[in-house]
Amino acid sequence: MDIAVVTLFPDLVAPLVQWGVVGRAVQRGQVRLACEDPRDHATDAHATVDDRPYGGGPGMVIKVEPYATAIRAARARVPAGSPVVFLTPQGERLTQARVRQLASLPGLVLVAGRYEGFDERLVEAEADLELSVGDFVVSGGELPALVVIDAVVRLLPGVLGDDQSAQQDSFGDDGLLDCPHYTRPEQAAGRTVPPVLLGGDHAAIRRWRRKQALGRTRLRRPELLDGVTLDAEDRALLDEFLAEQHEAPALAVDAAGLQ
Ligand code: 9D3
Repeated sequence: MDIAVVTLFPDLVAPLVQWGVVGRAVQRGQVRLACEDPRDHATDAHATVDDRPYGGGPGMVIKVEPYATAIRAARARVPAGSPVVFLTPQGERLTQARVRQLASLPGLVLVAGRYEGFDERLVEAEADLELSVGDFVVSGGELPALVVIDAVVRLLPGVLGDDQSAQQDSFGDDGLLDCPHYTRPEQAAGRTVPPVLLGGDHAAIRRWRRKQALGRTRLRRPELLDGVTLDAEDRALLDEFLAEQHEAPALAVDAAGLQ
């Protein structure tokens, strides 16, 4: 896959993609990554990329021309049919379904902004898709672009090891939150490991994990269950889980006041 990132901070993007899963994919040639800096495409002496908003108000707005030229250069780096994706707070919320769709494409142009945002005409003329990574504010589109890159690249064939790909196939992708995990020692932090995990009854372990995943999803993210079809065993496991629930004490962080 070819990915081109249009950013005023290429130095912020480049080092992060040298590490971990994405770094290895780039090293192996499974992914090619390039940055295009709109400042290099500005035509005036000061290499201006932003200006004051029409209508007044605080902050600066990203000008059309330097980004439009940088996007054209970025398009030339990726195969035809690669969408131009703007990272904006107004975009569609990124989901794993969207990540899967993007991972099926030959390439991507990711456009990251700064300041108050883009001149809307740039978005109208150039964007095939606008994505947000969630309902919180970060200072620019670079970290969101890195989130998209990481999420997409780890789905590309051959990027994760066989082990992790198999995991993804068997229970990475069922729309539920994960079950709890434990490793050695058997006693840690004054707590023990759920006994079922210490025995060799693999059917019982599978049922316990499914029950925990269903239960935690219901308690923490009930809306996720709307997108999942539960069979009779699932419903029984969830009922069992809920019947075993006792009043949970408030989390200390919430008692301290989370606005
Ligand atoms: C006061 C209005 N703000 C909009 C919510 C101004 C503003 C804040 C942050 C304008 C741009 C930005 C920079 N953020 C992004 O470029 C961004 C973003 C985000 O802040 N949250 C979640 N996803 C994304 S994708 C790009």
